[in-house]
Amino acid sequence: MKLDETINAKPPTDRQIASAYKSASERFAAIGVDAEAAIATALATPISVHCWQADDVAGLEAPDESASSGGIQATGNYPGAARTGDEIRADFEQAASVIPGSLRFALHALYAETGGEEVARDEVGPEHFATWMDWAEDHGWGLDFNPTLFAHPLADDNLTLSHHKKSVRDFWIRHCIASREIARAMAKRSGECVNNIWIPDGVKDSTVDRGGPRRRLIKALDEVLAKKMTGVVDVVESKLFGLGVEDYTVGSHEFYLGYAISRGIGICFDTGHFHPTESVGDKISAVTPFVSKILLHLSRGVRWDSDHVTRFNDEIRMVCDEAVRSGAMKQLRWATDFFDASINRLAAWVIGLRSVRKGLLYAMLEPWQAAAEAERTGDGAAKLALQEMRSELPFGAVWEQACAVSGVPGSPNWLREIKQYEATVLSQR
Ligand code: RNT
Ligand code: ZN
Repeated sequence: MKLDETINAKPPTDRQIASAYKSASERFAAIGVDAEAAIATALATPISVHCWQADDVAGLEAPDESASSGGIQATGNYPGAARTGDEIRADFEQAASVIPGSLRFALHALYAETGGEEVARDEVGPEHFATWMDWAEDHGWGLDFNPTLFAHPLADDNLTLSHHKKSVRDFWIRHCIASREIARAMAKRSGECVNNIWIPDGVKDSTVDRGGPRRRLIKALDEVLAKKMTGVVDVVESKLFGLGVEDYTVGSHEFYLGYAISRGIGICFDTGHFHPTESVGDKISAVTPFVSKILLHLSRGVRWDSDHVTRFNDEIRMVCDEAVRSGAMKQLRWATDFFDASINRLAAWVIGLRSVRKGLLYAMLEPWQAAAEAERTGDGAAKLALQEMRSELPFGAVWEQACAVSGVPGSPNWLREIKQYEATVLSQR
């Protein structure tokens, strides 16, 4: 079958979905799994969608500061990137209409809307996010926030909160405090706002002073976090390396883990920020006894790039499985973080978000207690057999039911809707 015919293939009827689901749920019930409950929990888990996929992390600042920088880079020039806040909002509404389940929306400080006026990063306030807040509230989406410590002349040397110059450090400290105020205003609307601090700070080659920047970063973060802010969940995001800062990252995993534990704040694990054989899934039960909140930045690392579109792959399945099995769900906050400028950006959002939601559902359908018993009792073969069984169960039928109950099309029919939006809206940009 040709591509066009496949995309336009006749979708299953409601009756077909319902009857496939009925027999699937019986299969799951036979092994002690309640598919109905799995669907409900998977759909109710909020996933915070990153705004920056819409415009390749360009932002809305006036005048436009340098593109991304800071060791991150969106590659590709697929037409149709959003150019204004209104376009980002319209694009997200369209994407969200084919993403099942509860969503939030994550903004970066460089998405401030200042009406064309130049507002320095250390002077941004909740008023510059009023349109975002009203819009999100209208749709029932809570907002999360990120200070932006890149794409700025004072970050050109890839040093911000750890800079040796006090004036530069102080500028970024003021920016981070201003960002927490914005996060507090967002939390007021929806009860909670995760404020994630990621900084690009690092050194390209053969670093000599590894301690100095870290000592400065500790002091800077202490100043940023000095004031208690109701509803704000503060988290810090580590990274292995970035483009141009290959040798040394000030905010490494060990550094932030120690910082978060000692200060009683949360931590962010980005699935693209670790050595390729390390697993974020494994870190969940290792860290939740010591850190109250973990923000998960779900992404997909490919060689040097940490930000390919999230897929339903081993890493995502492991993170979701561990979230369920470890009983740490309440401590976790789910978010996406990728930017692909080489494909339809709405489709990137949809594929990434649907993949995370699938991971959650897949994890909630696992008869993991039986597998754990096999592990305890030394029955390794049974454990493997049960894990293999997962791929033989009718997961797809339960997923299609989850899409149906949340009123969104299955695959590949959602792609038709996105392609139509591309033809009528994105192609006009
Ligand atoms: C960068 C971090 C960070 C950014 C966003 C734009 O490597 O992952 O989270 O992707 O803040
Ligand atoms: Zn990230």
